[in-house]
Amino acid sequence: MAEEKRKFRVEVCFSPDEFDLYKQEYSVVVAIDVLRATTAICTAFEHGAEKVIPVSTVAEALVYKNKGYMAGAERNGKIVEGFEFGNSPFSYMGEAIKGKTLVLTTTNGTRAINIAAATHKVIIGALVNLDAVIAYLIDQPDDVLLLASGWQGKFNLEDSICAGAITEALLESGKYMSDEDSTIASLFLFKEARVNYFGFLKASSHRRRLRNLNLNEDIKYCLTPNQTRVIPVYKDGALV
Ligand code: 3SL
Repeated sequence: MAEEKRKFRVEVCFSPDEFDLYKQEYSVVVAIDVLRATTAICTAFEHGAEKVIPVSTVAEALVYKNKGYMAGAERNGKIVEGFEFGNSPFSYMGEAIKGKTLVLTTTNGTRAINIAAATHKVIIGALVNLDAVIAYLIDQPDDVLLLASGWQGKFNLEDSICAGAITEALLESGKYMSDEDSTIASLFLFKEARVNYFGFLKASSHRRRLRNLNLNEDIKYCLTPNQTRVIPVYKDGALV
């Protein structure tokens, strides 16, 4: 009798601060920071960047900057003083990016990437590369944790919605199962938000934060799915 194949597991972790509660059970982590870190990273690769080194502190980014790297630093939505770039995807487009190794530190996204990369295989997910991430996960043979970057350790809506979108497609593929309430909640949120992410997120704390900084165009770009097929993967200290 043919052996029945086991289903892989996909679950959602709402914040890097909860990662320790989940990490033992998964091999692959998808780090998600829709507004804006993982969107900016995908954009840089779409425009020909060779590597992105995600660092957790401004001090580390400054060391790279002083060595001549193109370095971006964002805190609380703003470009950190002394840096030319922050976290806007529009800063990571065009000829200047081609072939470059970039360095990036952001409030939550690069922190989430580094926490997960210390122990796990990490790939980068956002709405801009949604279908590519789904196709990649359907074709790979491991249990998957979708890690939302959140905001300073707390839950956020946009990363959870993106995680819900990935989860729905993986469950529909028939290759995955899920069990956690965080995953069910992400699915509910995605189903409510899918017709109009921009409208649904109108009241979200980070959308308000970015809107107050006049970053509405960034928000629109970050919430527009499937602008690229790139899937950055963490390898030896950098995303490639
Ligand atoms: O938290 C992060 O990593 C950033 O993406 C936040 S912001 O969108 O640049 O404000």
